[in-house]
Amino acid sequence: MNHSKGNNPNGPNKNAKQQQLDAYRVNNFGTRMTTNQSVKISGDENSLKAGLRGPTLLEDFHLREKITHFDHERIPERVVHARGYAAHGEFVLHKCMKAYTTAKFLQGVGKTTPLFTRFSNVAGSKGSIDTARDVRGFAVKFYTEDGNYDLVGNNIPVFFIQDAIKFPDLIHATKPEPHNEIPQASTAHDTFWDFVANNQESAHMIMWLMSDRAIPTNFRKMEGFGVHTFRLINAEGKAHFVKFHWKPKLGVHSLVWDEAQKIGGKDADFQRRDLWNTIEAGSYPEYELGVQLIKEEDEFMFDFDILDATKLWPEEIVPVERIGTMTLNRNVDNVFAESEQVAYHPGNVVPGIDFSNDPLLQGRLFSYLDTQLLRLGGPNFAEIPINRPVCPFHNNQRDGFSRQRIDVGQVSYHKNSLADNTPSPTPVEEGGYEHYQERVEGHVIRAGSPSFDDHFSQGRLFWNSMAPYEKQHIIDAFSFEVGKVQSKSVRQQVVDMFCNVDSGLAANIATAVGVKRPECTPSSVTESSPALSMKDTVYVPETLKVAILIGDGFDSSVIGKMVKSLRNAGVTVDIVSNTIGTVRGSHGKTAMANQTFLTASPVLYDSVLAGGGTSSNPAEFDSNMKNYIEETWKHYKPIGFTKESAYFIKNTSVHEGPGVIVEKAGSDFESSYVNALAKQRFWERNIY
Ligand code: HDE
Repeated sequence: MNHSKGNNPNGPNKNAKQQQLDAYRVNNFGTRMTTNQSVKISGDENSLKAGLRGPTLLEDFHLREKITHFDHERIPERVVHARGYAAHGEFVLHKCMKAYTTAKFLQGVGKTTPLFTRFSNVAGSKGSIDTARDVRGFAVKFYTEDGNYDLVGNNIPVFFIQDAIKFPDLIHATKPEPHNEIPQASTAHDTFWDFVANNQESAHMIMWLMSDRAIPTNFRKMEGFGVHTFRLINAEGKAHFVKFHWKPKLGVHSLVWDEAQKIGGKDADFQRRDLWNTIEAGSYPEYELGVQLIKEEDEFMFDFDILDATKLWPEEIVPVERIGTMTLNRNVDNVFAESEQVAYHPGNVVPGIDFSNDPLLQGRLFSYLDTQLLRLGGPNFAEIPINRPVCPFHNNQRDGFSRQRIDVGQVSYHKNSLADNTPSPTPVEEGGYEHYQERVEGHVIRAGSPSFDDHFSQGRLFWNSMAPYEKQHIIDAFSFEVGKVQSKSVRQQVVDMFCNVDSGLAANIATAVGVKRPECTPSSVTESSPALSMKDTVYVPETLKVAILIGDGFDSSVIGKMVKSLRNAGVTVDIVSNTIGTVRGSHGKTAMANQTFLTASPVLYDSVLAGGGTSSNPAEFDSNMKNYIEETWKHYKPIGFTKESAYFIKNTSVHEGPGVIVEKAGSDFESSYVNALAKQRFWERNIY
């Protein structure tokens, strides 16, 4: 592996988690094949038979062991978030949080904590496409010296429902419909929208789901949110309510819908490949951890209930303070052993961090432990290497399926005298976990709080905060999704519901999906929250991917200079031509094509550069070039043209203008192109 920047995770200073995992790594290279009992195997291609053409014998222990193991290779996929991808990394604290929490990994500037982060899609099965319109899971397991802390969040700061009891209903409605198991990894179907219209607390989340946030470019360019309100508690026992954020260093960027759908076919693994490749290349993804804090006594100061997971805390009202950086710097050795067997649980907290009474969070505290029992086959999953804390753990829990450790001694109960009453509890003053002593009182009641009843104000706030092109994308997404709904009644219900967010939005959807434009009472919410828009995010060229399209006879000096400038700007370059291998350029120079027009696709790049030249079949070459250029144009991405390929501008729908960079005498072609790349999309472009 070539890790060119950041900490080298394979260097001499391996962190505690890596050292622990190393003990479990097995390299089979160069070894002799054995059974699981370590008996050397003399033949692995034929089963044991009575005669060369005779029946197979039951005594073939090698055959039986091999087939039996194979038969049991699968474990149940996650009920939700089945499709995911993970990487190892570290968290470095920049701001000491001692004033707020006793959690040790949040104390002491420079404190470094190993972690394991899994990104996921929610709706699709394990083998579904990466680029579906969906919420992304963003789950981080910190291996702290106080034990494991899991921040199991999403890339959208709010949720569909307010109470965990509705989660099975939400997921049943979202997953493929049970009678025909269609559609895979998509919310564009009747039951999902029927659920939405009949559970209107989903309105705010749906606005996010229909926005560009639900089609992130990759995992490196999306935000993460803890969603729920948690508590930080300091040494004096004083609590602050807290919401957690992850802010990607490369900014928040998304695909366009047409592109996302096409990528799904061209490369179902687009986002996992991106994460794997960038880590292998040493361009480690980085995210800053942010916190929003509210004093315990200010709980009721807001026009929303801070326990309601369908509400966010606008950053303009409660600022996000950035306190540390997560760097993902090592790919897994084995996806099953690590990414599949990792067991996150929002209930995995450490002293100094506690829950709130958010009824969605409270239900999650039950669900994750419960689901792991089935998925990982019993109660000993904490012993699986990826789930082990880096500090020792001791208690009187014993036995169960696949127990790994060998607890010695005769005592497995508390209290005892035979083992000097150990393992013994740790007093709170010495680091024992203490639950926050919140005062609670009330009647036993199965009902929601009226303070959770406003379902539309924040959806409206989100809408008000969008740039015009973001609003258009939301209208387009609704038109697509609701347009796929067969039931006219459901389509009408959805349109009527979103009247409560914006009358123009509702009218546009109504027209697109062929239902009545409802009479809407205009929303009284006029505020906006600029932080909700992706418009003012970070724009840098690092890690973008360019396809340079060339054929024989291309101008080697122009392309040579461009490749150098792009690499200097941290951009990855693929040379795409008719065939893989040598392409002959001017001045006797050559370039090596690593992709062909067939193996690559314009949707897999952030930009294409038409670099000139041709092939023995110029008509075919031109048609390939046109296809790449047109598609890139349509997705608002920058396009570069060398002088000799500028004639394509006239032969395609491209117009010179924003994001179309043409080599011209006296202009600095390379830096103009790199600057355009950094901008990534030119929404002002009229593509029709
Ligand atoms: Fe989850 N969720 N969830 N969830 N969730 C699971 O746990 C559940 C919710 C989230 O990469 C499951 O191990 C309930 C909110 C992530 O392994 C399951 C409720 C948020 C992941 C489960 C919620 C999440 C899961 C499935 C409503 C954002 C993937 C397999 C009360 C804050 C973690 C598993 C990974 C996974 C239950 C709602 C995030 C079934 C009951 C809100 C990122 O236990």
